[in-house]
Amino acid sequence: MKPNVPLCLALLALVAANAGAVAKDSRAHPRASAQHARHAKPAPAIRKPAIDYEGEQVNFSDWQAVREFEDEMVARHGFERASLDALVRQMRYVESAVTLIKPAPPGKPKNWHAYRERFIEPIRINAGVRFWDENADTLARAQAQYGVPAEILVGLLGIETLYGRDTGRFRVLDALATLAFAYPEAPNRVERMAFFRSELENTLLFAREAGIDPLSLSGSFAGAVGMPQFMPGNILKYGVDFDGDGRIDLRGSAADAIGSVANYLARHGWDRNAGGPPAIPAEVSPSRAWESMLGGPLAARYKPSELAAAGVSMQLALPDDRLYGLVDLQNGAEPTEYWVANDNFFAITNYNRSFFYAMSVIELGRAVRVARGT
Ligand SMILES: [Ca+2]
Repeated sequence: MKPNVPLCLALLALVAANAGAVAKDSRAHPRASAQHARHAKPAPAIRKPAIDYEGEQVNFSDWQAVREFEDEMVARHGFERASLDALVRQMRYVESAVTLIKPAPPGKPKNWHAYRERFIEPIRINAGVRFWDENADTLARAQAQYGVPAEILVGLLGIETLYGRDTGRFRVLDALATLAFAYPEAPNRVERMAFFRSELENTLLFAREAGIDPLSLSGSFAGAVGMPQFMPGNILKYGVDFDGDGRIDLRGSAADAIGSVANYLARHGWDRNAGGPPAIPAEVSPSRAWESMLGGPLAARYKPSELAAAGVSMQLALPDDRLYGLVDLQNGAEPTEYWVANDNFFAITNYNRSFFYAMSVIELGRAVRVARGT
């Protein structure tokens, strides 16, 4: 689905020791770090990403909203106006980012089986086996430290980018500037523009802290970076230097990607003591009293006894002192599948707010484990 980018291109390098503190420090002391990240280590040689799209020179620097953004970066974070101006002059508007961010036109009904077939397939499973073999020690270490099983980490990195083969071909600054200042018409346009504007801010902050050229960062059409496709703000908040080389490098270091995903899930509700698989199959009664349990926040909110009272039955008995949620996986014209899921399933939906996504992570991880014979 996503276009390829050669892996030899720009590294995402961050100063690990400081990455988590960047955003917080910047807010607490808006001018403190000024132009020079005091703790930044020397950056590795970075090559500019090759871009194969025709970015449009729209003179972002003439746009009122862009000038206001620059003013804010100067006032809040002590960026130098002249260097910001120079950066903005190089940003390009990317029409394909606007096209890709638009919701798909209503077409075929949602179909879990079709989705599953796209992702749980031999190429991805075999790549997962190799990735697990090559990173077995790191995966075991992440599992021990964060409580997230290796198979979930393997499943997620496989679904996201096929283990780093498919990390995106956009310059992060181009994608984020385009979406921050030229988001297409949509009901939630204002919120989405604010989100991408804050991610543009985060990109400038972490590039400064890491001592790298922000133009060297490449990623998806939405500005997501590296093997786990972290948005820049999430790199600052949840990125981990898991190979201990002093930098967070989500493009070049499988260990950093593994540790960062494990940390993200642990910080979003993954519970190592949840017990059992993240989701188990369920049957629902024709009365549809359970229907109100679908929708609402993506969280485990019901006791097994409440699910049972609403007409949800499971083959396994679940402890009544824990909470679960009902998950529906639509299958086009075929019957919908129902599952009962625990906190760990919903932790994965924090990564990507989709039942299909969470289930594909779980199923790919399981398929890789089975293929490895472990
Ligand atoms: Ca590292």
